[in-house]
Amino acid sequence: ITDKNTKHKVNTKEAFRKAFIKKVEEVSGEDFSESTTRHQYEALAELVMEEITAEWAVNNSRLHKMEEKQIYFFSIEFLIGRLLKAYVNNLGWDTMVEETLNELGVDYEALQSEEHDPALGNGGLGRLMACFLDSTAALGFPGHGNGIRYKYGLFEQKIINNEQVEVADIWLKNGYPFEIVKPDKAVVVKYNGDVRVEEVNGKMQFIHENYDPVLAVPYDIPVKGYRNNTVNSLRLWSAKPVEDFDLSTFNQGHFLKAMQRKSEAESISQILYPSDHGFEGKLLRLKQEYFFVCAGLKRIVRRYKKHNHGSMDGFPDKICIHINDTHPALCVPELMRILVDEEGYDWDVAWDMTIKSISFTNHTVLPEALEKWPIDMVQKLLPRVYQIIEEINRRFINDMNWFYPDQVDRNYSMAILKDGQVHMAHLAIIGSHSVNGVAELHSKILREETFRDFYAVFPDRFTSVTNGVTQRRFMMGSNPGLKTLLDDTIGTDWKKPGNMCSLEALLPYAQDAAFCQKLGDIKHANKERLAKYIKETQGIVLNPDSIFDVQVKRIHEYKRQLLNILHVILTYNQLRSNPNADIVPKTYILAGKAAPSYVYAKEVIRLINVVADRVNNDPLVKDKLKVVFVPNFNVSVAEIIYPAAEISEQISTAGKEASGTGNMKFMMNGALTLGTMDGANVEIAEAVGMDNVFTFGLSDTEVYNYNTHGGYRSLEVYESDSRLQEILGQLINGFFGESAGFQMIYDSLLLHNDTYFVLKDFAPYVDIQDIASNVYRDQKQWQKMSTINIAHSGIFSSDRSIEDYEKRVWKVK
Ligand code: DL6
Repeated sequence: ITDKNTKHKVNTKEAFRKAFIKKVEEVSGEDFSESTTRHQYEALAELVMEEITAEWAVNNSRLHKMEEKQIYFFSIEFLIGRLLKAYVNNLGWDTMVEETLNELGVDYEALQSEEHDPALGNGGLGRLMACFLDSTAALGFPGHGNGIRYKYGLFEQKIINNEQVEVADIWLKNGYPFEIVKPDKAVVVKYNGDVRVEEVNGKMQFIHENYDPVLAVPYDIPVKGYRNNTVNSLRLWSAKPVEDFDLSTFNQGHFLKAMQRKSEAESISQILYPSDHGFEGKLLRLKQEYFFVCAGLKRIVRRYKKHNHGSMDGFPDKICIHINDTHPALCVPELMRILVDEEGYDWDVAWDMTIKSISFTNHTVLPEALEKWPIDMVQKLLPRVYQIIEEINRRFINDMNWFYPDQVDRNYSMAILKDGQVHMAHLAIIGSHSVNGVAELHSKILREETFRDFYAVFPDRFTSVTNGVTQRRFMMGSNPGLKTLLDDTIGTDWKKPGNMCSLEALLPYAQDAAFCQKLGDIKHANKERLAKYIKETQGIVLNPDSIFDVQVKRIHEYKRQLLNILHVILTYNQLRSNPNADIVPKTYILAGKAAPSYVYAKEVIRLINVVADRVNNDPLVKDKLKVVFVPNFNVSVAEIIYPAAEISEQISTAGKEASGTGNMKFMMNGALTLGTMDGANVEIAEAVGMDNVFTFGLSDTEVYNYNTHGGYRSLEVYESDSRLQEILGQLINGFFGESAGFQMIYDSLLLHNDTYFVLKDFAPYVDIQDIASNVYRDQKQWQKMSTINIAHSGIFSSDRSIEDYEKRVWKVK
């Protein structure tokens, strides 16, 4: 019944029931009654894949014909999360599957938990790509991902003795049912070697020889559009040795060499670098960057030429290469290499084609995250690509000096090659027709600070596209109660891709007592679900009648989990001195991973856990205060947390968080933002009005002024606030136990003048927390604010982001 060649669809309950039972028996080799949850998961995954691959084949042939312009997202991370449920929903099978499984006595939730959540990204940047793929397909655009199939994704985080311990994430150990390997489409990537120059027919030829070849093998994952016919692809490349070594032909010496070559090649796609904001400059990472760039472009070019009678003419009219941050910036010289060396275009023509094909999104302004590779490393590893970078740089600086002869210093500051380094952001800006930030404030900072000089030269190149998240996963999928309430209240049109802004029809219901009551009940049920999860996994009992105040994201100084936990300590101190204080009971939920080498961030995790231990075990605080650190934050855990949150903590130092996307996921689930005016928080506040968010703290301009002109002394703040004196004292005086001192954190705040303005923002943060708690006492008011937030969350759908990219950058239509 699911034969892909006959295109029969499993589109009735009865057909699905039969097909499912049959498939379970096939995969288990047992009678259905004997099957395990694992068998059931594998069977459903296979049925889903059979259905999708039939449509995929049709889409791929459409793609081969190049009828439409294709978008390719080049990204070193794709944090896709579990796919089974998303496929089921996008196929429109959800009711059919849920009902049938229920009738068969199969636990659908347990079945879904069999899927290992692939952690092929660190956080926001990789998850954004996954949301964009979902929206691109939902809107029916041909858009595909191109990245790396890491053997080990981001580590699994365990908390042992209050500390983060990293464990390898072996996501492929039971196989992965949603990928199709295509060995026939493998390509060779060349590293190291020499470049020989030869004159052929009066033209210089650059011949790369003596190189180390590595095979890039593609694994394709279908990206199914929401209830439409579009199935795009996420192509992830795996590295293999070119000649897989053959035991019988090697003597001992060759054997070892062959083994070494094999492991060197495979190391390229072995592991995802676990740092999201620090640039490490490791050779292996540079190899990774070139690996997926080279392999991805090769296939795109091959396909294009096949369709275009062997010619690359017109390439930019049919292909958009969108580079997600600077990790794929080598697309610029690599495309030039293909056009000039392989296709024989003149430099200027090739340059014009390259710029027209490539667009670039920046995701950070943190200086420590801006990639700069040592010149000699690039030169050795990628000799021909480096020559091309040199030439791009030479021409760019020449042009600048010609147009702006009086600005030699500024011109040099924009160079790609300077101070012995290759500046990847400069390469990306110079080689793209579009450069964008990911929220209005972030784009403004790019224009006015980070890339000010480039903006002066290329004002038309700069644009802004505010991030978005897919409501299909982060609300409709993870919060079915809310989805149904919205359907029942305003009809179902809001669920159509690109139509989420019609949720504004909800606004009148902000005053409707019955609606608000239902909204509150749904939130309560979601809180109970999260409490159950935490009880089962951590043994901690939560009070679902307390406010659930949540901060979940990577642990980083600028995100200021420290500010949050200092405030928790304050509340604890207040309760210790007055256990009967009239405070609104509150549960603080935090989660997030720290890069393994980021010692300070790991100290913050330890502090959170030490405080949680102390607070949760103190009978004095009763049910009034709880603190939980949920280990191993990933997409699946996130899907349980967002729907249960009431306060969304977005408290980064203003000007540091490019956008944030958690803020959007919380908002569409009805949580109220408590945050600084940073990243997309600014736009959330604009959308809902200042009365419906809790904002506090320094503005980005104030932070900028302190940073450029000085004038901040954290010690002064400390000396004038007795609460801070007590709390910071507790960090180092053994209050949390003899072995639980936090000197590093203490020193950062007082000795090193508190780089992220934690102390400066402490008092306003405490005030806004108090205000939020007081509002919570008035449940009618709270639910009203929550409704207004949901009603305005449509613009934070990634459907809107993709439509903006389409209009401002790609112009597919
Ligand atoms: O744009 C997605 C996401 C933003 O929402 C976050 O604000 C930003 O911190 C994050 N950036 C990175 C930077 N990685 N690098 N390089 O993850 O991007």
